[in-house]
Amino acid sequence: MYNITINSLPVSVDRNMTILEAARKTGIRIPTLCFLEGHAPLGACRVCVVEVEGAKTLMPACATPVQDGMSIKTNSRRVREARRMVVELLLSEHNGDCKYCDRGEDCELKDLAIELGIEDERFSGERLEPTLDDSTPALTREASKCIKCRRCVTVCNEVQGVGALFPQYRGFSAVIGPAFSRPLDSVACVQCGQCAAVCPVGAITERNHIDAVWAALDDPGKHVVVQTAPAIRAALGEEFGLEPGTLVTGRMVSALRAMGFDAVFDTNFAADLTIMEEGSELLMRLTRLLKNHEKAALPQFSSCSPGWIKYLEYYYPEMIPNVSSCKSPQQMFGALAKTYYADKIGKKAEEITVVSVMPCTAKKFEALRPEMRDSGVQDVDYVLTTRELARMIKGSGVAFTELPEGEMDAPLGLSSGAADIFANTGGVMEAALRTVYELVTGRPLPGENLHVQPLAGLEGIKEASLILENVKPEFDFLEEVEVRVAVAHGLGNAGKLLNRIQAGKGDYHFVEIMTCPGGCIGGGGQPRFTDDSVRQKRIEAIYKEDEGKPIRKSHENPAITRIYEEYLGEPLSERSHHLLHTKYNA
Ligand code: HC1
Repeated sequence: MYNITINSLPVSVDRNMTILEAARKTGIRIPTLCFLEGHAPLGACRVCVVEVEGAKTLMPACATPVQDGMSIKTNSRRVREARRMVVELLLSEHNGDCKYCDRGEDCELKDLAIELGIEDERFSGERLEPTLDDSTPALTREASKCIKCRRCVTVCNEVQGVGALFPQYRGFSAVIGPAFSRPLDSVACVQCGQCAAVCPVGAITERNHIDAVWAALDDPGKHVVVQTAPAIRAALGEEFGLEPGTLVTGRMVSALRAMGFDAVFDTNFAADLTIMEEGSELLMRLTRLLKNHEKAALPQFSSCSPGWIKYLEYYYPEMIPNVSSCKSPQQMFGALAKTYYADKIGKKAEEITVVSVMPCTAKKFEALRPEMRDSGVQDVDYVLTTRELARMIKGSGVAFTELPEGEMDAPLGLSSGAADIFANTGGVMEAALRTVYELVTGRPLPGENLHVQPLAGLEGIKEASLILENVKPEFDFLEEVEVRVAVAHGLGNAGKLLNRIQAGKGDYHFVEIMTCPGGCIGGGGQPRFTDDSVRQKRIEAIYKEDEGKPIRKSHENPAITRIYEEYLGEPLSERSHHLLHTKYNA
């Protein structure tokens, strides 16, 4: 340990800490616009400068290691003046059209300017002309707002391993963006929105569907239904000042009703259906291989996360046969809302508008895929991120935290705890194992509280195996088979796992991959700012929701039993294939 003083407070800190980390540990906030926890400091913004006794110049706290006996001042006059100058220079180049900016309420640059007492424009620098890149369905990029902090470059390259964004050119001409400043849709961007989640200003943000949703709600000729993704309920409250991990399922339902939706449903219903279909598909592939001794593409990959599907299409097209043919729960829901539910209420598909609330920006892109029109029209019409829903709730004047606990509508709002955990890394796999194990053996999944412990938590790649003992006679070919599974979250980890599989070092039967770190609870459309401690709290909330449910396995959801009896027949039936499955082209 080193003994140092920060603002005259004596503290003992680990020898390998930076000044920024030591200050945070001591409860002292040093502002920064470029630092991302867990990544090498960039030192790009220079906002975190501090005064170190004996040093001639101010030092960047993010990149300066502590030394024994160091005396640091984080808020001296000299520091405040330097920090103020840095922020004023950033503002002089920034297109600060705050009145119309999406980040009006939570812009880190604006907050810092207010904190530093900047009230007018001292320097008027040269500014880029506004040039909105709205070439993708999910994201928009406004280069004139970019402050070149490079957080987006870090997440796109180091976390996601995608590499769609780079710093280019020098001096005033420096820009951050796709190669040669081309539009985002001309490079291999998977539209995950992790860049938008870390952008401190409004330079990258989700494509706005708010006006379109209000227009649909105002149209008396439209029956407008909403589905809410599993991860929303553990994060939406943060937009209203509640602690990360506060469950707001019931208040969210009440808010959606108050906004005028005709029915409030749950993507979780379709997540349960996904388990029935994806679990049956896995058993079918295992039957082919182990019983019929035919070829089968194994491991089977999960297919619910659209950024992951796009990543596979761009980077590993030869592995597309491994991906489950199941559509994502969002898209299964859309197809059923415009067929099964439409029949029930006597409406045509085109009279129904399906709105999704998703933690994910890539869901906006997924809804527009040409494969996703099996109801005869576009199955999901609009996708709001968690942040957009919060803005709509605020705009509608609803006092969110005061709302009563509402209940989802039947039948597409009924779900099991297995569906809740889709939101967490490892959750789709655990949900699938709860059902597959019981279908094959007739007994519940062993393990405490139906959990598969090695698959939980934030480690990047996780593995587990399970022996199928005393199986039912119809599955005798699976007797004593060790089912091996793996889970990866964040596309950088996905790439490592795929390379391992291609090198013959990972002999798995089933693999879950989620695009975003932590799974959907860490999606690119979730409330800012998401770090690992926030992810962990959301994950705990989701497990709590699961454990509090009377039904915790997808195959025990009575609404699922009913839809098979009334409409679909059985998993993998012809109608299931038509509405719930799809095919991606290699
Ligand atoms: Fe997800 Fe999914 S869990 S992909 O992470 O399979 O976005 O929440 O809705 O579709 O159910 C996201 C979350 C979500 C789908 C489900």
